[in-house]
This record gives sequence, structure tokens and C-alpha cells, in this order.
Amino acid sequence: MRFTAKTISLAVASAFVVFGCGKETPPPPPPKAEQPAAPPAKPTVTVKIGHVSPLTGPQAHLGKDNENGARLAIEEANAKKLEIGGAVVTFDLLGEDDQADPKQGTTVAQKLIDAKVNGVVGHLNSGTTIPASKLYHDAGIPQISPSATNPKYTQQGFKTAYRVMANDEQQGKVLGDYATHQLAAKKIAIIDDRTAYGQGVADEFEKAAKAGGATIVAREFTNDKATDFAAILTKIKSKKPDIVMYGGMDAQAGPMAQQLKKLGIKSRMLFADGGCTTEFHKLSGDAGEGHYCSLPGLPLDKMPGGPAFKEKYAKRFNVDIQLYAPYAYDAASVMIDAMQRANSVEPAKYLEALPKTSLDGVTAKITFDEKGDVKDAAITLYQAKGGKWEALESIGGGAPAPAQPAAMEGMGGMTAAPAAAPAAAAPAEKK
Ligand code: ABU
Repeated sequence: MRFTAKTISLAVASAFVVFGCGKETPPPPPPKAEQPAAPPAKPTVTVKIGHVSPLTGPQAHLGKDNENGARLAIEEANAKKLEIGGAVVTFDLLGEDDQADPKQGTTVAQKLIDAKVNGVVGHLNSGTTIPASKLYHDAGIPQISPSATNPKYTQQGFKTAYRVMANDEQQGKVLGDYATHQLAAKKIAIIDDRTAYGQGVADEFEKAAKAGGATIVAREFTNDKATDFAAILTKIKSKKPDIVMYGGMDAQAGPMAQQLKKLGIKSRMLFADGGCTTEFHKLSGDAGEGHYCSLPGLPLDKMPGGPAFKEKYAKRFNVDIQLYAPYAYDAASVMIDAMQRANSVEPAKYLEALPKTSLDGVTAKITFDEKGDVKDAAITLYQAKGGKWEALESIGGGAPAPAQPAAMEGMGGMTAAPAAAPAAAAPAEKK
């Protein structure tokens, strides 16, 4: 056969008809069997919850502890696949580091507001919580601090501001009463770190100590980054105080106790919650023995959910609780509970449910007064014995009668022990 141009083009054209540009036409699909229609998938929504604490600097151990507490509450809520407002909710924790610095506190608060968080757990420090609270208030974002104890935080009239532990009006008074009544202190020296917390609790302590008949023989101050207190302590030594009260955090309280001993000052020290940690024992060593501290709340082993929380925290994070993790867990839980009761994750809607909170938390039954402070909060006094904080007595919060000594790890390695003497005084009435 001769191949002419005509025969070749006919063959090519035939090939296109049969194979359709190189693809075989597929056979028609077999008829489908009737399938029942699948139910429509539930809508899902991601809810951002901000968390702020110092994650760097001398308080990083406390900041991480707070973040862990909030994270645990959120992970548990996610595992339950909660439905709020008809959607399955996934909570996303946005952790920010404010370095315990007021300026950084407002910077990260604005960052969270810009990220459109639905609520904030934090901040850890009063010095950052108070300035940030104005921004959250103006943005209509609910804020629950686990650990900021300066009373001013909830006295600003902000509908958005809540906290889940006793404040320093209560804590300062309990410490002042304890110093003058139980420890019979007549001459007291006071040092504070000039933060909103340290200075605030020292002021409250001073009022109560004076009311209890003590004389304040020295009032000195340092800062929350300092490590050398020799000059202050040397001045104080000449005043021969019965008690040295320090308003500040463990990073200073520990070295201060060491330097006190080195200078031959025999006075007992008294701290509020910022010095009432395991870290204090690490930093002070033997020099920490015999000093006193207070913590809002019951000892961990006496909290309604304390032992269970301690176990699950260790399992999840493979470390012991430092201090405020149970409160951060409760703060996040209160927020999620309010969203569930409001059936809305919208800040404006669940904000209306927050005042009606009545939650069986890890730390206590949580209900709020008109300012956003937790009602009927307990305060516990401790003494350092054998490198641990041993509970002496709890005041308020439906505290049970003082318990027999019982080993208790975490929360400063505290143990519960019989009271040294009858309760000094009830916490101040909330106004
Ligand atoms: N509550 C003591 C530590 C946190 C703060 O209030 O600054």
C-alpha cells in the first residue's frame, strides 16, 4: 500500500474518534445502591483563651506552673468535646510572657485583644494584672486572675475582672494578726519589693501589726530583681526587730533569709504567698528554717480536689506543682463553665453568667462577691520545718479543724500540722 497524505490524515482522524485524544472513554458507572443520608456534621468552633504570666526571669517557675494549670483545664474540656451554642468547641490556649513587668503586661494584653481572644486567664502578678485589666475591660474581654492578690484589681469597678484567691487585705491582716497575737512581736521591720503586690501586702500587714500593738521600727524596700540585701539588713539589724516581714517573691525571700542568717540577725521572717514556695527552700537552704509564710487557700491536701489534681498534674507535666497551678486550673474552669451556662462563647454573653458562678473547683467552691473577688476564701499559715512548709492553721473558707501532720509534696512541700495556737483573727470583711 502506498501512503499518501490523504490516507495518513484519514488514519489520524479515525484514531481521535476511537481513543479521544489518547484517553479511552470510560464505561458508564454501575447504578449506585441507595445509601441512607449521613447526618450533617456538627459545626465546630475554636475559642481562644489567653494566658499571661512571667515565663522568663526570676518568676518563670511560677509562670510556667500557672500556664500548666490553665492548660490542664483546657485539655480536659477539649477531651469532653463540649457543645456550646450548637457547635463543638475546641479551646486553644494562647500563652504570653509578660516577664512580671507592668509595661510588658499591657503590650501582651493588647496582643491578645488583637488576636480576638474570648477570655484571659491571668496575669500572675498584681503589677501586670492591674494595668492590663483596663485594656481587657475596654475591649469587653473577661479576665480571671489565679494569683494577683492586690485588692485594687477588683476595686476598679471593672465588670470584666475576677480572681479566684483571697486578696491582700485579707492576707496582710491575717499575717499582721499572727505576728502580734501568736508570735507576740512588739518590734517589726518591714521590707517590700515596690511591686503592686509586695508593697500592697506590706501596707496591709503594717496596718494590722500596728492595730495589734506593734511598733514598725524600719520600713525598707528593694526590687523584684535584687539579690543583695546586705545594706538593708545591716540597717535593720541595729533596730533589733522581733520579726522581719518581707512583701515580695521567693526569688528575693530565699537569698534574704540566707543573708539575714549570715549577718547574725535572729529575727524570724514572715512572708505572704510570693515567698511561700518550694523554691524558697532551695534558695535559702538551712537559713530558711523557722520562718513563716501565708498562702490564700487551704493546703493542697485539704483542698476539695487537691490530691486528685496533684496526681493528674504530675502525670501530665512530669513535675510537681509550684504554687498557683490549682488556681489557674480553677480560673480556666470558671471561664469555661460560664460559657456553658450562657450557651455562648461570646465575651458579652458569658460575662453575664460569671457573677452567678457556683463551681466545685479544685481549690474550693467558687462563688464571687459583687466586686469579682472569691467569697469566703481561706488563708493558711505555714512554718518552714525540715525544708518544707508545714501548715499551722487555716482561717476562713470553711477550713476544717487543724489536722495532724501529714506529708504533702508540691505547693512548697507543705505538710499539714496542728495549730500552734488558736486562730488569730477572721479575714477582713469584704466591702
Ligand atoms: N500574690 C502574690 C504574687 C502575685 C501578685 O499578686 O503579684
